Amino acid sequence: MKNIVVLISGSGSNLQAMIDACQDGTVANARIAAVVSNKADAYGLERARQAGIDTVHLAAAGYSDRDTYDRAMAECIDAYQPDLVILAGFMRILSGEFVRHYQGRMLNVHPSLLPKYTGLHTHQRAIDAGDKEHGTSVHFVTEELDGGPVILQAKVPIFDSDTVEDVTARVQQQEHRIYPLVANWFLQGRLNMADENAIFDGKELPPHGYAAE
Ligand code: NHR
Ligand code: GAR
Repeated sequence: MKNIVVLISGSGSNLQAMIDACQDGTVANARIAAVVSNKADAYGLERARQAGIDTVHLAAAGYSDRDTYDRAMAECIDAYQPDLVILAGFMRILSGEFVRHYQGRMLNVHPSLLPKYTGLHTHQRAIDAGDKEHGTSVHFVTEELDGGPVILQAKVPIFDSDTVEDVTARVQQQEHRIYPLVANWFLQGRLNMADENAIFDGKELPPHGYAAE
């Protein structure tokens, strides 16, 4: 049975998709061993509790700096012996030391078609730019913020009448589909990271990941 640890800061709809996927076998032979959040009020913690999953809240206030916080978080995480660490709406930039400790077994889902729109407020930026196409990217986490090798993307249209909420919902529908798929690829040993490239079934993926078009 493989162990997954999920890091969240908010609602946890991607966490819920991962919980459901582990239960229905979409992510085979795996369990979410713990959910860790930097926010006490993250609804994802409630989702974890309802699923009988251990929860850890690590308040930034208790630590003098980012590195100290991250060391404490890694200590919590390692107690669960993770095969895979999943960032799912986790909003704190991670220190180089933390990333190096998990590099190659840590994934993130970012709400844009990377390398477009790294950072925050991606949906508003795409709407403001007049983009007709947007989407989401699952990538390995590296020290470069949102710069890790892309594994899989999903595209969605942006309509003229769209609000940020409309685009968020459309993007997240795709996230809930592709994130468990990629997690399963990794845990089944089909996906790995080598020299900052994503390797799927032994082949280096192109910059936009698998099934680029
Ligand atoms: N850390 C590293 N080193 N590399 C990545 O690729 C990371 C990461 C930490 C989080 C998620 C990322 C996203 O999907 C992620 C990827 C937060 C920020 C941010 O600016 C940016 C990108 C992401 C997450 N955070 C602010 C900070 O100072 C706080 C923002 C807030 O609290 O609202 O940490 O988008
Ligand atoms: C997701 O859409 C994810 O792409 C985005 O936050 C949402 C989390 O939703 N991630 C970021 O914005 C990270 N900066 P969730 O908490 O319902 O899974």
